Amino acid sequence: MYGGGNTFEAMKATALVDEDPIKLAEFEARIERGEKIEPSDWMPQLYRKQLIRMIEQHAHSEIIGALPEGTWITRAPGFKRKLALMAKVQDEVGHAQLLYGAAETLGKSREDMIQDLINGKSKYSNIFNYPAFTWADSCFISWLVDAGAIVNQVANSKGSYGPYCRALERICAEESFHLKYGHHCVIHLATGTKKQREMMQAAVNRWWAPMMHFFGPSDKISVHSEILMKWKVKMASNDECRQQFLDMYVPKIWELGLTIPDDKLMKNEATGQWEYTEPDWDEFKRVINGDGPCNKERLAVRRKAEERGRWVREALLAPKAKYVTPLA
Ligand code: BYC
Repeated sequence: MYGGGNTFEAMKATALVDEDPIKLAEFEARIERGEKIEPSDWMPQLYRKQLIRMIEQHAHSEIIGALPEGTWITRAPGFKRKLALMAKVQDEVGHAQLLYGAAETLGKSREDMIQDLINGKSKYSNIFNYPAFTWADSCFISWLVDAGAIVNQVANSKGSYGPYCRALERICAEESFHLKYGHHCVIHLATGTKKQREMMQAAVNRWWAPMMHFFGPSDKISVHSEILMKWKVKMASNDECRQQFLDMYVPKIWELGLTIPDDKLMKNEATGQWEYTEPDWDEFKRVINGDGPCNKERLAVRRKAEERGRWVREALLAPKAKYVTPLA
């Protein structure tokens, strides 16, 4: 439905039929025992393809995710905030490097991944296709988008593919600093002047729908969850992550006197589950397929960075210039 659909179902059926059944059974038994799969181990082609797809999208999300916050570095209110934001943005780009490295262990080159990003062939997180109009938007990202990312990443760091899990562990450690920084920024605005509180509330209103989309389509319509959870790449479903996020952060948002733009949002005490208005999955689909408010702008910036950096890559890859001593 979102790009995989029936094609993915067909691919899954064919891919698994083509695998050696004994090797496949051994592989699945290893996963069942909680062992890590390493790059030189045997793995089904579909596991490799799925991991490349997911890790690559994650890496792209980190690199594109640096853009909306990055535009606030020059306008951050005060020197301390500027330093902290600069360090955060730098960390996000570093996360992309760790993730590209993990995806490369599966056989796709970094150059191919970057090309697929700038040509619009690969996806990246929906949420970074929205504009950060105000400083409060940047604070929302630092606190709540990072919070959502941590929920997803802490779960998946216990997954089956060694290089991805190790990258996620390191990323989560850094994200926890981002979360504290972002929370501090939001507290400052939410407990500040009337104008600051209104600015923070407007940011929550703007970002809530993309935030609900961030965890992926509901389990009923998710394309890849079944196989990814079977092979322990995803350790929690999209809905489970969304629920955990709501459980951890809605009370904290309310505590600050902020409201959430969803009349149906409430915790059902009998089931322990949060109830909410079903997110608009058509809007989600449009945004992840290239038609969000900032998709074109984000890719244009990335394309420009690629072009401007070409001479550096070429210089680094050029064969060493021969050193000739003046006396020779
Ligand atoms: N945005 O079958 P489903 C950060 C796509 S960065 C866009 O449920 P899956 C940060 C999905 O790819 C951290 N596309 O997929 C950085 C698939 O399309 P294709 C971001 C989405 O893989 C800087 C289709 O929809 N975190 O936090 O089982 C500054 C069907 O979905 C999205 C990650 O990347 C989406 N939100 O589950 C601040 C986590 N959701 O490929 C902060 C790693 C779904 O068939 N990724 N799609 O064309 C994952 O955990 C999983 O890939 C997802 C989706 C949960 C996102």
